[in-house]
Amino acid sequence: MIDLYFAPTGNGLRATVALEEAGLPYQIHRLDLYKGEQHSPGFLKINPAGLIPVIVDPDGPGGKPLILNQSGAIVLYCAEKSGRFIPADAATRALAMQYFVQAASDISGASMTIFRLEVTAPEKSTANVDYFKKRLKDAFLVCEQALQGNEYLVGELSVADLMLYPSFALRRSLVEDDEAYSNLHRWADNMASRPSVQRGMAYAG
Ligand SMILES: N[C@@H](CCC(=O)N[C@@H](CS)C(=O)NCC(=O)O)C(=O)O
Repeated sequence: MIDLYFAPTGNGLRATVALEEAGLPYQIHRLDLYKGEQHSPGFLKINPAGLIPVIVDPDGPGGKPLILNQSGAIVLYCAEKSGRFIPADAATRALAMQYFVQAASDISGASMTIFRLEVTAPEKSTANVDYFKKRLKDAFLVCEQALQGNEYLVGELSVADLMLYPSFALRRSLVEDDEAYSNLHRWADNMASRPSVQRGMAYAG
């Protein structure tokens, strides 16, 4: 049984969605980030960076325990462990990694910056928030184009979709009712209809 150290953020939900889609048994340990539980000595032993998500797999590679943080590493680990979501075709796999890294870097970066500027930064600035919202919407437009005529980002369900979906779902209101993002909305509705995604996202509340 995998232990998941979790809070209901985009990064945390990437882990629950990936674990559910991969069909790997896990139990959740919730941390209250507002109470600073990520800085407790017990948790810092598991992740010295004091960040969720983290998984502890007692049955890691070679049968040895594995402690793993970074949402992207967790998504890839679940995919590899289940033997799914990593395209067999080399070109398709390369493109899946491109969209995976875009979600991990450009999209997560802009989304996290919006959160920091709106909630935790000492000085508030509407202009800076708007700037990062525009950057995030531009990154979503790249996905929109990839989804033109495609059910999933690279045609088949891959780690790229598992990485993008929780981030998009939490920021969907930015592009709600916007026709320019119609492929992305269709894709998100399709993702949201998957029972495994529903189970993973149910931890959002
Ligand atoms: N790049 C990391 C980011 C992890 C991260 O920033 N986690 C946030 C929640 S989404 C966190 O634990 N924040 C607690 C803090 O900043 O004290 C990932 O993808 O997992």
